[in-house]
Amino acid sequence: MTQDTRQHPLFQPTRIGDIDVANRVVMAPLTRSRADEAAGDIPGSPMNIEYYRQRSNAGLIISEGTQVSPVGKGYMATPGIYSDAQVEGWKPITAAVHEAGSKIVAQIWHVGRITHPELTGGAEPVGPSAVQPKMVAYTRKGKVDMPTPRELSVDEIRQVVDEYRRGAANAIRAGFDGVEIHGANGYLVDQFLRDGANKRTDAYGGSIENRARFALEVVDAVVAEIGAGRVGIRLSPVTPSNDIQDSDPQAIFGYLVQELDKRGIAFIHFVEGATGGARDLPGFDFAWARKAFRGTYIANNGYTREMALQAVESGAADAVAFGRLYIANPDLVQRLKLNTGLNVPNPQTFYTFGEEGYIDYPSLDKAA
Ligand code: 8OZ
Repeated sequence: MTQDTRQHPLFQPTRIGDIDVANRVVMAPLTRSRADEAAGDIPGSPMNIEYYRQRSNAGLIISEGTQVSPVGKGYMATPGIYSDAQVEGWKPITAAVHEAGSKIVAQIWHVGRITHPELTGGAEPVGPSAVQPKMVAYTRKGKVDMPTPRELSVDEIRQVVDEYRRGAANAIRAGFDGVEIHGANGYLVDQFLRDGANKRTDAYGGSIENRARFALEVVDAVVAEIGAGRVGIRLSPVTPSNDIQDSDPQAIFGYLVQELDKRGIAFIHFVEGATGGARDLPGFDFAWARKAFRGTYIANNGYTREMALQAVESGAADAVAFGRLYIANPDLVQRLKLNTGLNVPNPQTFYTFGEEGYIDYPSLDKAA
């Protein structure tokens, strides 16, 4: 039987929390290191606007990670969401996306221990505990080992929670439709969740409830600021990215998913497996999570067209996020509808500051 997939539910409008979207294809958050670093990590250059405008066929765009404070930055030239100049910088991007009929949420991000003073304006990296990640940072001075972070005090934790809240308020001011809290890939929220990085003995460490406290305080602060219907979170329960480990992912992420469900947030965006790698890692039951969480389940990690059609058709996911395919295929929705060939992303230009590999991938109309 041949099916005209242009009518497939993957391409039909739906609602993600309070956000009406034109289809169930999501552009995953993608660090591209093209903000104006010298000016203060400000987005909104003509090429930044063009990059997002080209990809505004996705029902929902999740922005590249955008740090909520200078010490929350872990890579060169990533944009922030804490200064007024950054808010102004984002405005033409969100306007261009809306003009093209898409929606966009800001991924609000704190890297915690995954950084180096070369990237934070000299500030010492912080984390739940003084556990050094076995990772190197890429700086303008080359590759350097990441140092042991300083353990955050309870007072400082309160301040960081407030930075996420302000980031969310700024995102709305900048014209975003909502936010995605970056709870994945071994950054600060994930560092609190997992026992490999969190060795605290106070209210933020030890038990499942204590390790989930920071994540839930961030969620609650952001929800109080902008409303649950505009808040999502990205989780990667089994990824080993950025030297993160946990002895029992099902226990901590199972509890977290149930608590998120109680709060009625718009979506959970799951990285199923090792981020950018194997999907079949043990340790967490994603099918269980799909049932336990009544909001929108956005699936991610190595999805092909066939997998995405199948996931939405079977109900395994409400929407599917594509990362690398969106780097190389600005018109991805059209290509998925028509089942055409796909451009192949070039990893050499993922983080190279310029227009090459950023706004020069051809669309079908140009490729013909
Ligand atoms: C790749 C390069 C830099 C950052 C993540 C924000 O892993 C990232 C990231 C990925 O979530």
